[in-house]
Parts: sequence; C-alpha cells; structure tokens
Amino acid sequence: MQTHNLGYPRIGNHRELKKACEQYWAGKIPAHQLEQTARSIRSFNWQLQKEAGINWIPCNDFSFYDHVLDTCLMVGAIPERYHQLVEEKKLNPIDLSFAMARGYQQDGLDVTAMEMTKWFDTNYHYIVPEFRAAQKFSFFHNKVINEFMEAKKEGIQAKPVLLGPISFLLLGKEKEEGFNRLGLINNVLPVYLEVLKQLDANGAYFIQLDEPCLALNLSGVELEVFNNVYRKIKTAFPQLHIILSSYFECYGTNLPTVLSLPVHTIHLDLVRCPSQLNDILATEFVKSKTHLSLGIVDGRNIWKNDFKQSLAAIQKAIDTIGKERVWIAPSCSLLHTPCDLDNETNEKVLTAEIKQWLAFAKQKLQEVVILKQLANGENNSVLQQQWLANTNCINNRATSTLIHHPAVKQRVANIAASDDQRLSAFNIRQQKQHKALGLPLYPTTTIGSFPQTKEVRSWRAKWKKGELTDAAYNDLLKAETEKAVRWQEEIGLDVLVHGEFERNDMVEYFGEQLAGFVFTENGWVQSYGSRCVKPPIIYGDVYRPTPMTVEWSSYAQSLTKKWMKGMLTGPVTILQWSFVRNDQPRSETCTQIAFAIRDEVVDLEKAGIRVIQIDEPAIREGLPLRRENWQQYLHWAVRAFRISASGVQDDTQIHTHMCYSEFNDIIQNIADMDADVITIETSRSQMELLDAFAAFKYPNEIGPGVYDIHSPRVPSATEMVALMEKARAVVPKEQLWVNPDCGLKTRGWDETKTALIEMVAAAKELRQAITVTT
Ligand code: THG
Ligand code: ZN
Repeated sequence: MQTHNLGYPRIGNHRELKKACEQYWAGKIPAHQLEQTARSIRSFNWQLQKEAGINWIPCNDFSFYDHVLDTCLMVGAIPERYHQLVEEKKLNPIDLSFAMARGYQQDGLDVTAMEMTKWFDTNYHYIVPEFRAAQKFSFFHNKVINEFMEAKKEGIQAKPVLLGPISFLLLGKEKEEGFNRLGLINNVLPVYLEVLKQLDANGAYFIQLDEPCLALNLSGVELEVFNNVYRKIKTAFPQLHIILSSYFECYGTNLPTVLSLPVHTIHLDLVRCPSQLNDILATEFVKSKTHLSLGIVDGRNIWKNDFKQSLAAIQKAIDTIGKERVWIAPSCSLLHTPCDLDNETNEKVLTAEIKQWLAFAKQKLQEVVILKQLANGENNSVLQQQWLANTNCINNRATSTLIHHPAVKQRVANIAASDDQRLSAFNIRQQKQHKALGLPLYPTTTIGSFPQTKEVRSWRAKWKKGELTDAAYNDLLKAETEKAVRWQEEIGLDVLVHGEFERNDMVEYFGEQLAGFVFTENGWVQSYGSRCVKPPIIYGDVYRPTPMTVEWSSYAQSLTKKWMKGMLTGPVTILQWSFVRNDQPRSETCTQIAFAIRDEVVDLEKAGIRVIQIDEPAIREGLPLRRENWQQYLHWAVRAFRISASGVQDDTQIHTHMCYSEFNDIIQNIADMDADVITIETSRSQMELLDAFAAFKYPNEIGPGVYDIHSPRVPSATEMVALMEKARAVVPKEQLWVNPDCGLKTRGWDETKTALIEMVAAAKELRQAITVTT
C-alpha cells in the first residue's frame, strides 16, 4: 500500500506567495526575492509532506499564478499578441506568464490579458488556453523538470504532476472558426512525450497526469482520443509509471475506457463518488494489474475524515484486489482547502468544539497516512489513540447540540407551495411597480458596491483590531455612505445604492451575521492569481437571528427621496462560496439559507425599501459537472432563490445580478427565478450574451451591463448608447435598464465617477430619442 498527494496549496501558510507577487508587480521587490519566496514555499510544503509520512509527494503543483497557464508555457501555447514580449522585451517565462494572466501595459505597449474561468465546480479560476487552427507547440518552459530536480536536491523523489494533454486542450478555447481544438492532439502530444523523456532521464518514477475532463460527459470520439494518447505514452515509455487522475465526479460512462487504459494507477474521487469503488470491484478490472488510488480524504471540504467509514471502503478494496494494488490519497488536489488548522488559535473566532471537527490540508495528509497504517493492520498506542480521538470527534459532531435547531428544520419541512410564489404574475407586478416607483424609461442604477478605498479598508482593519470604537467606525461609514448618496443624486441616477462600505466580502458579511456559520482567521484559499478568499464554514442549521442590512439600507433611504436599493447575496451564492456541511444534502442547507434571506427581504420591505436586489453570481458555477444532474440542481437552486424573493408585496421590485456566465443553456431556469429585473454582464461580449435572452423572449426586465468594470477604461456615452441600441433591437425598450456590468468595489472613484456620468448621459439620450420619434 502506498500513499500519495495530488497537490498541496501553493499560497503559503500565511499567503507569502500572494504578498510576494503583489510586491513584485508593484516593483517593490526584485525577481530573485520573488523566486526565493517560491522556493521556500515549495521546500516547506515538501518537508511537511515528508514529515507527514506521505510516500509520493507531488512537484510542479506549485504555480506563481495558475497551473493551466503554466501548461501553456510548458507546451509553448503562447498567443501571438505576447510574442513581441518574448522577442523584443525578452521577458523570462515567469514575467511572460504574468503578462498573459494580467495583461501588459508598459513602454507604450497595451497587450490584453487572457480570459479566466472557473475550474470545474470550484471557486478557483484558471487561465483559458487559446488555440488556433495552425497552432504550433514546442517544449518552451522546463518548470516541471526544474521543480523535480529542486525536490531531488532536497532529498525528495517527487512525483511530477502535469495537466494531461487531452484536458489541456479541452479546457481551452478556439480563437478562430473552422477547427476543433482536440484535433491538435497530435501536435501537442510530441511535446508531452519530450517532457516525459526528460523526466525519465532525470530519474522520475511515478508521474501524475491529471485528466479532470474525465468528470464530464465525453463523446465516443473524445474517449477514443484517450485510448490513443495513453497507448502512445505507454508505447514510448513502457517503464514509466503513470498515475491517471480525475476528480470532482464519477467517471460514469467514461469508466470502461478509463479502466482499459495502460496506466499504472487510476485515481478515484471516492468523496464525490463513493459508489464507484464497488462498481469497479465488480468488473474484470479485478483481474488486471492496474493499481487503484482511493481518494478517500475530502480535498474540497474541511471536515475531519470518518476513519471507520473510510476503512470499510479501503478494506473492501484490499480484500478484492490485494494490498499491493491499493493507494490512499486525498480526493483531489488540496489546493481547494486552507493550509493548516494549527494556524487557527483564536478560540473566540473558531471555538474548540467546532475546531475538533475540522481538518485542513496538513491535517488531511496526516489522515491519509493514519488510514494507511490502520488498513495495514499496524497497531501501536499512538495509532490507537488517533483512532479513538477520531471516533470521539466524529461522534461529538454527530450529536452536537450546536448543529441542530428543530425550528429551522421544521420550517424547511413545512414549506408551503406558496412560499416560492410571488403573489401575482409578473405582468401584474410590473404594472404595480411602475405605478409605485414612477421611474423613467431606461432607468439607471448600479450593481451595489462603490469603491472600497484604502481608507475604508483601513477603518475596518482598525475597528477589528479594537483601535476604532463601534461609534467612530459607524460615523466614518455613515459619512462615506452619505457622500455616495449625495453624489448619486447629483449626477441623476434613478435607483440609488448605499455603496456597501460596511461590508468585506459579499458572502463573509452575511455569514458573520447568520447562525450556523463560523469563520477562520487564516483559512485562505486561492481564488485566482494572488487573490484569495476565506470561505465561511457552514456547520449547523442556518437562520437569521436579527436583521442584517436593514439599518444601513434605512439610513441610506432616509437621506434621499429617490429609491434606495436593498442589497443582499442570494442563497445559492452563499452556499457555493462556503465550506458546506456534509451531514445533510446541499439542497437542504440552501433552503435554510433561502428562508434566512427571505426574512431579511421582508424586513427591508417593512422598513420602506421597495427595490431589493438578491445577487446570484454563482448560480451557474454550481451546476453539476454532468448534464444528467443539471435539472435536479436547478430545481432546488431556483426554488431557493424564489423562496428568498417571494415574501414581498407585488409592488416591491426584486432585482438579481449575475456575472461571468453564459446563459444560453439555462435561460429557462433563469426565467423561472422570476426576478422582476435581472442585471447581467454583457459589455465584454458586446451584448452577445443578450442573444440568449432575446431568442428566448425573456419576459421580465433586464439591465444588460453597458460598461466593463473589470477594466479601468472609461467608455463614452456614445459607446453606451450604441450598446443599448443593440439591446433595444432585440428586447422591447419597456424592459430595459441601464447599468454597469458588475459592482464597482474594485474600481477607483475617479474612473467610477466619469463612467457613471457618461452612463446617465447615455440614458438621457436614449429617452430623448424616444420623444423625438413619437
Ligand atoms: N467572494 C467570494 N468568492 C468569489 C468572489 C467574491 N468568487 C468569485 C469572484 N468573486 C472572485 N473574485 C475575487 C476578487 C477579489 C478578491 C477575491 C476574489 C480579493 N481578495 C482579497 C485578496 O486576496 O487580497 C482578500 C479578501 C479581502 O481582503 O477582503 O480581493 O467576491 N467569496
Ligand atoms: Zn457581478
């Protein structure tokens, strides 16, 4: 029996990599210091895994920015617009990768960044490879060899991890019409073979090829490519030991192909797909020589492993295929969990009772090793103690009174048919809302947040440290809010927002006020590049003890005669961006959150807030990886949104906001959410996204974003009018709103002001055009 790890968090125990990268980008530290930080993180991680007793420790799981981007560099898939950076500016591979991820604006050059999208169903974003029909590949950056040698110098025989060639192609996108990127496989495979050759020559023994696309629905043609590629690898390197891994889902209909591939080991995500093991053990596979890596420790969540349950599965595998063919591992790379629970030392933040239920990356590796020892039949007092401690923690969590609130469960169990229905149909609500709100055609609004300046952040930091009293902090926020309100009135926006200066993260802010959530001090997880999030932990039944946003919204409304929009995060997004309890279905937890948000919506209405936005940017990324599971998810996710929105009168207007999404394939479900107004990101794609809404004849009101807030560029009123005219060509003008793409939290005030003044001018021009023509 062997243990291995698929990947370790690379941000560093205290986000050292984030800090070093940002300092390097700001020109505050030289390249060698950045590389020194990277080396010490790698070394720290390797030694930690060695001390934990892991047999096969990964290398090349490190990345300065993203591992898919690194793969682009490995195989020389460098889009043409960056070529001058290599040829003229002589950028080294690390600087080049930063330019590809972040764009390059220097010495008169303005090269745009590559696109970013979500890594499967996680909150991690990867850089999307760009392919052309005549795409050439070459072994361009030898990072993987370097890291293998670096580990060797540290006395570690590491297991290089590579994103497999097929998933690499499938995760990318065609940048021109008329070809299929998978057709490039014969061009890219030689580069992979060259990499394997050099790894082999340098003494690599096991090599992990990640093919996470095996978690998706694949066609017969795609599966045939798997057959060909892995046979060619075997033929070229009969002596190399390939570990093929996929995660986040069952292999499903891909399983027969996977089991037939000539690889040394096949990794199974037994957390997402526990049934898979029995299925495999009932086939002819048993008679083969292939090893099975049992991904039994949850790499996506923070709960302690249940040893008893895990051992039952491991034992079954051992009994059927023998100890020699069994490996133990986390279910996927530990990239998605925080580094080390030992860094949580403040009992006021994370109580001892809850902390004992948790395991972060370091603890998960210890679990993997203990499971192996237990399965091996080893027996000593330490092991006995570990077993006992685990049993106690698991029992303690199962029976804890902290978790269960009968009233919450009852409310979900007694859900009435009317709970997810507004009082009247949209056309009736629309009439009542138009009458009650008295807004002009093409009403203008923003998505919610205004710039979180250094000052605002510093007030919060001081207040958290106790250097600022509640009263002083509140006064500062009130003044900032009032400034924002006055300014919005001045420029003539129609529906105002309070600016959200009191909030940190749009999920954290609500989690902190809801029962059933806890937080960590240092539980950071990489989101993209140097950006990290600290997901809340949902450990128990969720309810809302007291109003969360009513005070701020009422205060802001009291400052103006215009309508002030209430701003909430929706139940699906709160669920999606948290670590969720695993002792009940996600749908159940989501419904509990939905009722908590509903209570807030009702209280906002009572306080006189008549326009309420419930953001759901994460609804699409929550989609299951396999299509056959989509409708079940969409059923409970859409219902959760509707529960949160349906407690109000007809003339209260419910908005929602979505971004970073394609909507074509779920447009019916978005319509089923039945928000009175939806604002969406469309400006980057020049309103292309709106096509789905137009073709579907989306019945409710829409605010297609007219400018891209992710860029500092300020568009003119003329450009925005042109975009809105595109929208008007496919959506009746009575349905249209004018707003930016997304919240303005990450922008500066100057650009925000200029852009919004232009936006209001654009709306006026659009209204003018109507009066002239009628
Ligand atoms: N919140 C959460 N998840 C998210 C987003 C979010 N996932 C998708 C998208 N938005 C990711 N975008 C970002 C943007 C900025 C940051 C993180 C994710 C960010 N993080 C700070 C950093 O790394 O410096 C840390 C957080 C803070 O200091 O408040 O800026 O909005 N949950
Ligand atoms: Zn957005």
